[in-house]
Amino acid sequence: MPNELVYIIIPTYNEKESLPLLIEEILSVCKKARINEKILIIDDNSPDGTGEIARALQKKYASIYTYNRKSKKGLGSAYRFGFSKALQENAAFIFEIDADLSHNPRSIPRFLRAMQENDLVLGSRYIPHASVKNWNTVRQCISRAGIYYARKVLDIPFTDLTTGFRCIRASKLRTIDLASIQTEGYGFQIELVHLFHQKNLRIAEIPITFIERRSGKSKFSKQIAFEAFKKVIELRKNI
Ligand SMILES: Nc1nc2c(ncn2[C@@H]2O[C@H](COP(=O)(O)OP(=O)(O)OP(=O)(O)O)[C@@H](O)[C@H]2O)c(=O)[nH]1
Ligand SMILES: [Mg+2]
Repeated sequence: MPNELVYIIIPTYNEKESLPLLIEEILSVCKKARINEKILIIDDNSPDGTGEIARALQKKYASIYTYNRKSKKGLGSAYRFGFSKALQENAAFIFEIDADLSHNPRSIPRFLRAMQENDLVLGSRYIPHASVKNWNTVRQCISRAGIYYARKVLDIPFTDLTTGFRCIRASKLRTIDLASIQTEGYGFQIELVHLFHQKNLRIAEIPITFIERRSGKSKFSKQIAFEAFKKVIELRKNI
């Protein structure tokens, strides 16, 4: 797939330390694997100046674009915006990746190989050969319990419904009404998998090594968890 456009979306909020390192790593991986990449950084006017760093990276590298929003609007709306940009620009594959170095860009070629036979590939923390590093037990339990609940209620046979490292086939994303997704946090990630599953699209999981952020702060909150909890019930009602 040498000429197909691979669109990599990175939502950022206060990620000034990790963003430049992540970008260097993504560019190096794409160069080595001959991937035709476009990277879109969506920053919500981060108080720590991540937006300025993103703009400097855009000046330095031809494949980087930035979009700055005036205030913190949430992960879901950042991805909705990024998806519509990627579709407008005729991307073939769209990546979601966190900016906090939890996801290793070296896995990108592995995702693309798996995409040859799938429409959505999830980077799973919970299948054999995957691992989670530096997460405390409470955080792991919340993640696993939340996913278990969503799997059972929505009857989805995958282990990591909330992963933020995933690759999506653009032509299939086009068939989904993005405006209908209203959630902002983990609920957004669950809902996207649910919509692909409902349409009988091909979904696969590949193992990833997830490393908890070393710098910056998590945006995980009780509200985000509660939003996802409520959303799962709502989705169930509409099956
Ligand atoms: N643009 C934008 N990006 C966001 C927002 N909230 C989170 N992000 C970014 O989304 C990604 C995931 O957020 P994290 O805070 O790492 O959330 P998490 O990975 O679920 O939580 P941790 O495991 O504790 O790091 C990171 O790149 C964040 O900077 C937001 O409101 N707007
Ligand atoms: Mg994170």
